[in-house]
Amino acid sequence: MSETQAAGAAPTPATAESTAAPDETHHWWRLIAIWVVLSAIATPLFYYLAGPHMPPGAMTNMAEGARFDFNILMVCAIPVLLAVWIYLLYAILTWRASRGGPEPVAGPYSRGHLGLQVGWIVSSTVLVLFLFGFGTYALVQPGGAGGGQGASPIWTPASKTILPIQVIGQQWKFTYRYPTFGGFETNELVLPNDTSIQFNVTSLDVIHSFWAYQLGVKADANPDYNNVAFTTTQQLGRFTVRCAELCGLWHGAMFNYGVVVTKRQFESWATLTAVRLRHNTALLPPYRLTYTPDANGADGGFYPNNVDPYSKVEMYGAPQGKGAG
Ligand SMILES: [Cu+2]
Repeated sequence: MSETQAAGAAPTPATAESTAAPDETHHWWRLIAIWVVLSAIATPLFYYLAGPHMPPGAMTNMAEGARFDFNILMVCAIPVLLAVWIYLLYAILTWRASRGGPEPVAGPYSRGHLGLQVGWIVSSTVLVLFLFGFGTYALVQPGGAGGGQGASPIWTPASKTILPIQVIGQQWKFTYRYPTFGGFETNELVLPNDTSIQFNVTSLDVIHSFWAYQLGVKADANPDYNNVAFTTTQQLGRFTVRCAELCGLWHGAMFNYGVVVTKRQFESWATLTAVRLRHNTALLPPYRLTYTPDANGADGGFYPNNVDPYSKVEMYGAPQGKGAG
Protein backbone atom coordinates (compact mmCIF):
# COMPACT_ATOMS: atom_id res chain seq x y z
CA MET A 1 0.00 0.00 0.00
CA SER A 2 1.38 3.38 -0.95
CA GLU A 3 1.79 6.31 1.40
CA THR A 4 -0.96 8.32 -0.19
CA GLN A 5 -3.41 5.42 -0.02
CA ALA A 6 -2.62 4.80 3.63
CA ALA A 7 -3.05 8.46 4.39
CA GLY A 8 -6.27 8.56 2.44
CA ALA A 9 -7.66 5.54 4.28
CA ALA A 10 -6.63 6.87 7.67
CA PRO A 11 -9.84 8.63 8.70
CA THR A 12 -11.94 5.51 8.17
CA PRO A 13 -10.27 3.22 10.73
CA ALA A 14 -10.48 5.91 13.36
CA THR A 15 -14.25 5.73 13.21
CA ALA A 16 -14.24 1.94 12.70
CA GLU A 17 -12.03 1.35 15.72
CA SER A 18 -14.27 3.23 18.07
CA THR A 19 -17.14 0.87 17.26
CA ALA A 20 -14.88 -2.22 16.85
CA ALA A 21 -13.34 -2.09 20.32
CA PRO A 22 -16.33 -3.42 22.30
CA ASP A 23 -16.99 -5.82 19.42
CA GLU A 24 -13.65 -7.70 19.82
CA THR A 25 -14.69 -9.84 22.79
CA HIS A 26 -17.99 -10.43 21.12
CA HIS A 27 -16.25 -12.05 18.13
CA TRP A 28 -13.93 -13.97 20.42
CA TRP A 29 -16.68 -15.53 22.54
CA ARG A 30 -18.81 -16.20 19.53
CA LEU A 31 -15.92 -18.09 17.87
CA ILE A 32 -15.31 -20.10 21.03
CA ALA A 33 -19.01 -20.92 21.36
CA ILE A 34 -19.25 -22.14 17.74
CA TRP A 35 -16.07 -24.18 18.19
CA VAL A 36 -17.21 -25.81 21.45
CA VAL A 37 -20.64 -26.70 20.08
CA LEU A 38 -19.34 -28.12 16.78
CA SER A 39 -16.53 -30.05 18.52
CA ALA A 40 -18.99 -31.47 21.03
CA ILE A 41 -21.15 -32.69 18.15
CA ALA A 42 -18.53 -33.81 15.62
CA THR A 43 -16.11 -35.62 17.94
CA PRO A 44 -18.52 -38.16 19.50
CA LEU A 45 -20.27 -38.45 16.13
CA PHE A 46 -17.00 -39.59 14.59
CA TYR A 47 -15.96 -41.79 17.50
CA TYR A 48 -19.24 -43.67 17.91
CA LEU A 49 -20.54 -43.74 14.33
CA ALA A 50 -17.47 -43.89 12.07
CA GLY A 51 -14.90 -45.17 14.58
CA PRO A 52 -16.09 -48.79 14.80
CA HIS A 53 -15.88 -49.08 10.99
CA MET A 54 -12.36 -47.74 10.62
CA PRO A 55 -9.76 -50.06 9.10
CA PRO A 56 -8.05 -52.42 9.71
CA GLY A 57 -10.99 -53.84 11.68
CA ALA A 58 -10.88 -56.01 14.78
CA MET A 59 -9.74 -59.39 13.52
CA THR A 60 -6.83 -59.43 15.97
CA ASN A 61 -5.81 -57.49 19.05
CA MET A 62 -3.19 -55.73 16.91
CA ALA A 63 -5.73 -54.61 14.34
CA GLU A 64 -8.14 -53.47 17.04
CA GLY A 65 -5.31 -51.59 18.75
CA ALA A 66 -4.38 -49.83 15.50
CA ARG A 67 -8.01 -48.86 14.94
CA PHE A 68 -8.36 -47.55 18.49
CA ASP A 69 -5.16 -45.50 18.14
CA PHE A 70 -6.37 -44.03 14.86
CA ASN A 71 -9.70 -43.07 16.43
CA ILE A 72 -7.98 -41.40 19.39
CA LEU A 73 -5.79 -39.41 17.01
CA MET A 74 -8.90 -38.33 15.11
CA VAL A 75 -10.61 -37.31 18.36
CA CYS A 76 -7.59 -35.11 19.11
CA ALA A 77 -7.45 -33.78 15.55
CA ILE A 78 -11.12 -32.93 14.98
CA PRO A 79 -11.23 -29.95 17.43
CA VAL A 80 -7.98 -28.62 15.92
CA LEU A 81 -9.35 -28.95 12.38
CA LEU A 82 -12.60 -27.30 13.43
CA ALA A 83 -10.74 -24.42 15.11
CA VAL A 84 -8.86 -23.67 11.90
CA TRP A 85 -11.86 -24.05 9.60
CA ILE A 86 -14.25 -22.09 11.82
CA TYR A 87 -11.80 -19.23 12.24
CA LEU A 88 -11.11 -19.16 8.50
CA LEU A 89 -14.77 -19.18 7.56
CA TYR A 90 -15.66 -16.66 10.26
CA ALA A 91 -12.89 -14.30 9.15
CA ILE A 92 -13.92 -14.57 5.50
CA LEU A 93 -17.56 -13.85 6.30
CA THR A 94 -17.08 -11.20 9.00
CA TRP A 95 -13.99 -9.23 8.10
CA ARG A 96 -14.07 -9.32 4.33
CA ALA A 97 -13.89 -6.07 2.40
CA SER A 98 -17.19 -5.09 0.88
CA ARG A 99 -17.49 -3.16 -2.34
CA GLY A 100 -17.82 0.56 -1.60
CA GLY A 101 -17.35 -0.09 2.11
CA PRO A 102 -14.51 1.16 4.30
CA GLU A 103 -10.96 0.04 3.60
CA PRO A 104 -10.38 -3.10 5.74
CA VAL A 105 -7.72 -2.44 8.34
CA ALA A 106 -6.11 -4.65 10.91
CA GLY A 107 -6.42 -3.78 14.57
CA PRO A 108 -3.50 -3.52 16.98
CA TYR A 109 -3.61 -7.33 17.38
CA SER A 110 -2.16 -7.80 13.90
CA ARG A 111 1.14 -6.74 15.47
CA GLY A 112 0.97 -9.45 18.12
CA HIS A 113 -1.32 -10.80 20.80
CA LEU A 114 0.52 -12.26 23.77
CA GLY A 115 -2.45 -14.18 25.16
CA LEU A 116 -3.15 -15.84 21.83
CA GLN A 117 0.50 -16.68 21.23
CA VAL A 118 1.04 -18.16 24.68
CA GLY A 119 -2.28 -20.00 24.49
CA TRP A 120 -1.41 -21.44 21.10
CA ILE A 121 2.07 -22.61 22.18
CA VAL A 122 0.83 -24.07 25.48
CA SER A 123 -2.13 -25.92 23.98
CA SER A 124 -0.13 -27.37 21.07
CA THR A 125 2.69 -28.40 23.44
CA VAL A 126 0.23 -30.15 25.75
CA LEU A 127 -1.40 -31.90 22.79
CA VAL A 128 1.91 -33.06 21.30
CA LEU A 129 3.24 -34.28 24.67
CA PHE A 130 0.00 -36.18 25.30
CA LEU A 131 0.23 -37.81 21.85
CA PHE A 132 3.86 -38.71 22.51
CA GLY A 133 2.91 -40.45 25.76
CA PHE A 134 -0.13 -42.11 24.26
CA GLY A 135 1.81 -43.23 21.18
CA THR A 136 4.56 -44.79 23.28
CA TYR A 137 2.01 -46.60 25.43
CA ALA A 138 0.07 -47.83 22.38
CA LEU A 139 3.28 -49.10 20.80
CA VAL A 140 4.16 -51.29 23.77
CA GLN A 141 0.86 -52.21 25.35
CA PRO A 142 -0.57 -55.09 23.20
CA GLY A 143 2.81 -56.83 22.95
CA GLY A 144 4.62 -54.65 20.46
CA ALA A 145 2.91 -52.91 17.58
CA GLY A 146 2.71 -55.76 15.05
CA GLY A 147 5.58 -54.28 13.12
CA GLY A 148 8.14 -56.90 14.07
CA GLN A 149 10.48 -56.55 17.01
CA GLY A 150 13.61 -58.12 15.62
CA ALA A 151 15.03 -61.46 16.61
CA SER A 152 14.61 -61.13 20.39
CA PRO A 153 11.35 -59.36 21.17
CA ILE A 154 11.01 -57.40 24.39
CA TRP A 155 7.21 -57.29 24.48
CA THR A 156 5.59 -60.69 24.32
CA PRO A 157 1.91 -61.65 24.56
CA ALA A 158 0.52 -62.57 27.96
CA SER A 159 -0.69 -65.93 26.67
CA LYS A 160 1.29 -68.98 27.72
CA THR A 161 0.60 -70.88 24.50
CA ILE A 162 1.87 -69.17 21.39
CA LEU A 163 1.66 -70.77 17.96
CA PRO A 164 4.85 -70.15 15.95
CA ILE A 165 4.48 -69.75 12.19
CA GLN A 166 7.36 -68.94 9.91
CA VAL A 167 6.78 -66.51 7.07
CA ILE A 168 9.23 -66.89 4.19
CA GLY A 169 9.33 -64.14 1.58
CA GLN A 170 10.93 -64.79 -1.76
CA GLN A 171 10.60 -63.40 -5.26
CA TRP A 172 7.61 -63.41 -5.61
CA LYS A 173 5.56 -65.30 -3.10
CA PHE A 174 5.06 -65.91 0.57
CA THR A 175 5.19 -69.40 2.00
CA TYR A 176 4.54 -70.47 5.57
CA ARG A 177 6.15 -73.14 7.71
CA TYR A 178 4.52 -74.64 10.78
CA PRO A 179 7.37 -75.87 13.01
CA THR A 180 5.05 -77.38 15.61
CA PHE A 181 3.44 -79.59 12.95
CA GLY A 182 6.57 -81.20 11.56
CA GLY A 183 7.79 -78.10 9.73
CA PHE A 184 5.69 -78.49 6.59
CA GLU A 185 5.66 -75.57 4.18
CA THR A 186 2.60 -74.30 2.38
CA ASN A 187 1.32 -71.24 0.58
CA GLU A 188 -1.85 -71.28 2.68
CA LEU A 189 -1.80 -69.15 5.80
CA VAL A 190 -4.35 -70.74 8.13
CA LEU A 191 -4.65 -69.46 11.71
CA PRO A 192 -6.67 -70.73 14.67
CA ASN A 193 -9.02 -68.26 16.34
CA ASP A 194 -8.46 -66.99 19.92
CA THR A 195 -4.78 -67.81 19.70
CA SER A 196 -1.59 -65.83 20.16
CA ILE A 197 0.56 -66.23 17.09
CA GLN A 198 4.26 -65.61 16.70
CA PHE A 199 5.27 -64.83 13.14
CA ASN A 200 8.92 -65.49 12.43
CA VAL A 201 9.44 -63.46 9.31
CA THR A 202 12.43 -63.95 7.04
CA SER A 203 13.39 -63.91 3.37
CA LEU A 204 15.33 -66.13 1.00
CA ASP A 205 16.49 -63.40 -1.34
CA VAL A 206 15.85 -59.66 -1.34
CA ILE A 207 14.01 -57.60 1.27
CA HIS A 208 10.23 -58.05 1.38
CA SER A 209 7.59 -56.99 3.87
CA PHE A 210 4.92 -59.29 5.26
CA TRP A 211 1.79 -57.16 5.43
CA ALA A 212 -1.23 -59.04 6.73
CA TYR A 213 -3.54 -56.05 6.62
CA GLN A 214 -6.56 -57.22 8.63
CA LEU A 215 -4.27 -58.86 11.21
CA GLY A 216 -2.61 -55.53 11.97
CA VAL A 217 0.80 -57.04 11.21
CA LYS A 218 3.39 -55.56 8.90
CA ALA A 219 6.87 -56.90 9.44
CA ASP A 220 10.01 -56.61 7.33
CA ALA A 221 11.19 -59.84 5.74
CA ASN A 222 14.95 -59.63 5.41
CA PRO A 223 17.36 -62.38 4.32
CA ASP A 224 19.38 -63.95 7.10
CA TYR A 225 17.24 -62.24 9.71
CA ASN A 226 14.42 -63.48 11.94
CA ASN A 227 11.93 -60.69 12.56
CA VAL A 228 9.35 -61.63 15.20
CA ALA A 229 5.83 -60.15 15.21
CA PHE A 230 2.98 -61.16 17.51
CA THR A 231 -0.74 -61.00 17.08
CA THR A 232 -3.74 -62.60 18.78
CA THR A 233 -6.67 -63.65 16.61
CA GLN A 234 -10.17 -62.84 17.81
CA GLN A 235 -12.44 -63.08 14.75
CA LEU A 236 -13.05 -65.72 12.08
CA GLY A 237 -12.66 -64.77 8.43
CA ARG A 238 -10.37 -64.15 5.51
CA PHE A 239 -7.57 -61.65 5.35
CA THR A 240 -5.14 -60.35 2.74
CA VAL A 241 -1.37 -60.72 2.70
CA ARG A 242 0.65 -58.39 0.54
CA CYS A 243 4.30 -57.67 0.06
CA ALA A 244 4.83 -54.08 1.18
CA GLU A 245 8.42 -53.60 0.07
CA LEU A 246 9.28 -53.08 -3.58
CA CYS A 247 11.10 -56.32 -4.32
CA GLY A 248 11.42 -56.62 -8.07
CA LEU A 249 9.45 -57.13 -11.24
CA TRP A 250 6.47 -59.05 -9.85
CA HIS A 251 6.29 -57.28 -6.50
CA GLY A 252 2.74 -56.19 -7.32
CA ALA A 253 1.67 -59.81 -7.78
CA MET A 254 3.15 -60.90 -4.47
CA PHE A 255 0.01 -61.40 -2.43
CA ASN A 256 -2.25 -64.14 -1.19
CA TYR A 257 -5.10 -64.68 1.21
CA GLY A 258 -5.19 -66.20 4.63
CA VAL A 259 -7.99 -67.38 6.84
CA VAL A 260 -8.77 -67.52 10.55
CA VAL A 261 -10.69 -70.70 11.43
CA THR A 262 -11.82 -72.32 14.66
CA LYS A 263 -9.21 -74.09 16.77
CA ARG A 264 -10.72 -77.46 15.91
CA GLN A 265 -10.73 -76.74 12.16
CA PHE A 266 -7.14 -75.56 12.42
CA GLU A 267 -6.02 -78.72 14.24
CA SER A 268 -7.51 -80.97 11.60
CA TRP A 269 -6.20 -78.80 8.73
CA ALA A 270 -2.67 -78.74 10.16
CA THR A 271 -2.61 -82.45 10.93
CA LEU A 272 -3.95 -83.41 7.51
CA THR A 273 -1.63 -81.01 5.69
CA ALA A 274 1.39 -82.34 7.57
CA VAL A 275 0.50 -85.82 6.31
CA ARG A 276 -0.38 -84.67 2.80
CA LEU A 277 2.89 -82.74 2.38
CA ARG A 278 5.18 -85.22 4.16
CA HIS A 279 7.08 -86.09 0.97
CA ASN A 280 7.75 -82.42 0.25
CA THR A 281 8.71 -81.80 3.87
CA ALA A 282 11.33 -84.54 3.62
CA LEU A 283 12.99 -82.61 0.79
CA LEU A 284 12.98 -79.32 2.66
CA PRO A 285 15.93 -78.11 4.65
CA PRO A 286 15.34 -78.61 8.37
CA TYR A 287 13.38 -75.83 10.05
CA ARG A 288 15.57 -72.93 11.03
CA LEU A 289 14.92 -69.30 11.86
CA THR A 290 16.85 -68.08 8.83
CA TYR A 291 18.09 -69.71 5.66
CA THR A 292 21.07 -68.78 3.61
CA PRO A 293 20.20 -69.14 -0.05
CA ASP A 294 22.74 -70.93 -2.19
CA ALA A 295 22.45 -70.20 -5.86
CA ASN A 296 24.56 -73.22 -6.72
CA GLY A 297 22.10 -75.50 -5.02
CA ALA A 298 24.62 -77.14 -2.77
CA ASP A 299 23.33 -79.50 -0.13
CA GLY A 300 21.24 -77.56 2.32
CA GLY A 301 20.78 -74.81 -0.25
CA PHE A 302 17.40 -73.61 -1.25
CA TYR A 303 17.43 -74.04 -4.97
CA PRO A 304 17.29 -77.32 -6.87
CA ASN A 305 20.44 -79.29 -6.71
CA ASN A 306 21.38 -78.82 -10.33
CA VAL A 307 24.26 -76.92 -11.79
CA ASP A 308 22.24 -74.19 -13.45
CA PRO A 309 20.79 -71.84 -10.84
CA TYR A 310 18.47 -70.40 -13.47
CA SER A 311 16.85 -73.67 -14.46
CA LYS A 312 13.09 -73.92 -14.98
CA VAL A 313 12.77 -75.78 -11.71
CA GLU A 314 12.09 -72.82 -9.52
CA MET A 315 10.88 -73.99 -6.17
CA TYR A 316 13.33 -75.03 -3.62
CA GLY A 317 12.56 -78.51 -2.47
CA ALA A 318 11.15 -79.42 -5.89
CA PRO A 319 12.09 -82.80 -7.38
CA GLN A 320 15.44 -82.46 -9.01
CA GLY A 321 15.29 -83.93 -12.50
CA LYS A 322 18.60 -84.67 -14.18
CA GLY A 323 17.79 -82.92 -17.44
CA ALA A 324 16.16 -79.89 -15.86
CA GLY A 325 17.09 -76.58 -17.32
CU1 LIG B 1 8.22 -58.92 -1.99
